[in-house]
Amino acid sequence: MPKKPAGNSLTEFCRALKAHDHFLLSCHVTPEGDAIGSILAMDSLLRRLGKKTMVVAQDPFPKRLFCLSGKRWNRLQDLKNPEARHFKALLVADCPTLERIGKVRELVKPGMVLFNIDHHISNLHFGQYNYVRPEAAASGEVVFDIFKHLKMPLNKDEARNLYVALSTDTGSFKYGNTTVQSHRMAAELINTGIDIEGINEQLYATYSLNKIQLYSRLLSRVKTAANGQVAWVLMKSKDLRECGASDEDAEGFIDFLKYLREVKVAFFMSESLSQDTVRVSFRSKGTVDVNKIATHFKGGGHRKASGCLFYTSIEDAEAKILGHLQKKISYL
Ligand SMILES: [Mn+2]
Repeated sequence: MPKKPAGNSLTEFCRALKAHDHFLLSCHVTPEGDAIGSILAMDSLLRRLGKKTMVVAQDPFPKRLFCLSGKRWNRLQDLKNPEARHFKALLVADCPTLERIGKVRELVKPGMVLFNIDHHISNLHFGQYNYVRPEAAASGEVVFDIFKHLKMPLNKDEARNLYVALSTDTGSFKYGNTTVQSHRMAAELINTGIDIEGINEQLYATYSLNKIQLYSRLLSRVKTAANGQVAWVLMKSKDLRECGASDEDAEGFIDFLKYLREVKVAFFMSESLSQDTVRVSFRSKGTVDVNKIATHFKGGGHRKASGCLFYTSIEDAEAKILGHLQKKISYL
């Protein structure tokens, strides 16, 4: 693998931010709490610094994040404003590679300055300026560093965005990536007066009946191998259709697979509506590095959570993954 260029110090990164005036901001496709919270907090920070900004993403603002404001969220396809094509800088958060922003890449022009904020160990430092901290639990923690360095006290909106970023990427402060620093950061965010009970209820305890019915169907179909150390579920596009559920409703389902006592690797496969691509999420409980598994299939992520995409039928993708697991993970 080619050696990636070194990242920037926080001081260098912040100096470069201050030196530019017009920023497009974007994050990965199928954005979740960390990507969205990080981008919205950076958008607010840059505007407070007097910069002109615009948030552009390939995919819509997820309904389940209704505790955050999607007002500033623009979808690339809805962008009437030709102004977006004249921005001189693009700030990307929570993306190990630039490919992850999907179609927003069409706004990247020669000479554009790329700012890259992330916490993925696999980050390729694709920007002119890269502030990447793999030990941070969330990109939101990295954004929090920038607020601190610039001595910008957080307002409630920014705190809410960063709380959602941190809480979702640490599984409500339960995952092994949660550090003393994550808790200190949470304490400061709570100090701004945000409604923690309300946010948590909206994030984790507000299900539609359709979602419950989808979960019941998926739970009845859990497959296991290697004495229960591997567990997985296939979700067909018709499951969503028949339950009146959306892709978003299936997010988080993979946690149930992790709750199985013996499980070491869990994966969740979801077929696209057109049935020609399959999205796979991996989770590890214990020592298996699922970033390596996803990387083998040209995806990526973290040691304990990763994902990849297949351009085949869901059954083919399943066979490929099981074949790979059998070869690579000797103790399964
Ligand atoms: Mn993240």
